[in-house]
Amino acid sequence: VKTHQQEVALIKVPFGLAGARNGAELGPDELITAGLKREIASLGFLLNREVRVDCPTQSATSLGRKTVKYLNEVQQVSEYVCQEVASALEEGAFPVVLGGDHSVAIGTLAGLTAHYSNLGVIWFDAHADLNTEEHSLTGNMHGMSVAAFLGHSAFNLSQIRGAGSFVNPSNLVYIGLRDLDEYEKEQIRALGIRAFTMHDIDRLGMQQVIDQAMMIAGDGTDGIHVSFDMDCLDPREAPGVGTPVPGGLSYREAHFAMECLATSNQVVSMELVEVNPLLDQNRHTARLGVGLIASLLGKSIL
Ligand code: NNH
Ligand code: MN
Ligand code: MN
Ligand code: MN
Repeated sequence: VKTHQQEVALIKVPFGLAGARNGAELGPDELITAGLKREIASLGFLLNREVRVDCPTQSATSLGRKTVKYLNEVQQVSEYVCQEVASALEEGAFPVVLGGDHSVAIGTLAGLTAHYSNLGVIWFDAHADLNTEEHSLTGNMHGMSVAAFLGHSAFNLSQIRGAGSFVNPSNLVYIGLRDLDEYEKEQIRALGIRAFTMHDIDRLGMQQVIDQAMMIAGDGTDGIHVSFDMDCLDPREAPGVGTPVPGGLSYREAHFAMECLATSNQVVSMELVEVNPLLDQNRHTARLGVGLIASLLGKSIL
């Protein structure tokens, strides 16, 4: 976290239409109830603003047989999120975006690229979210966010008012991958995107992974954005997600990653997405999410 940023802007995005199941739209309120603002305050940050983006909860038009679901809704939410992130950055605040499903990242990246011409991204996820409209097997736009900020999908940053330029794939790093579609595998190889799969984390350990990730995402960039999909965690740690995949990050691996990023002085923003209270047990996943945000903001054990 950049040390001159003493203020946090909380941007709540209760949008879940682009996910696989209902419930992600309840994520922002669940994270607040789990104590997020208390944690932020106790770390010494001022709350620059707390905004709730106005999100559609159901489609105005019937889905029919569309291959891409809720495109208009995602576009609208992306523009709102873009404006909120950009204006938080103008005031020098550190944006913390709370999803919602992972399609909210399209708006986050739109706002960030408006401010930073050369942005690095570390994408924590079981999935690559690299599908385009024609390659997606589900039509769910939470699986297309990365393609949108790289400029590969038809719906991409250039369609969002106020967005900056695409992220360079050489400054994108994945951590936690373990469930990829064929097209996504091809794309990762073809573009040479640095991907630390669960296999790589097992082999190298999180310390090596995070050191290399910071080198790649920080190389020649003016800041690193951390996009954190809660399904990167093992479902035993984080059951409350729409698309759980076995074999994910442990509690300590995830916290250790955030703790290392906190000391880097390179992280300029964070988002945490896909908390689904309907599938959670005793608010476990939301509480873990709050703890991980606190670790990224510099909370230390001692
Ligand atoms: N790859 C699948 C799709 O395109 C799954 C994406 N699901 C996610 N992504 N939860 O993080 O629909
Ligand atoms: Mn995701
Ligand atoms: Mn995911
Ligand atoms: Mn999946």
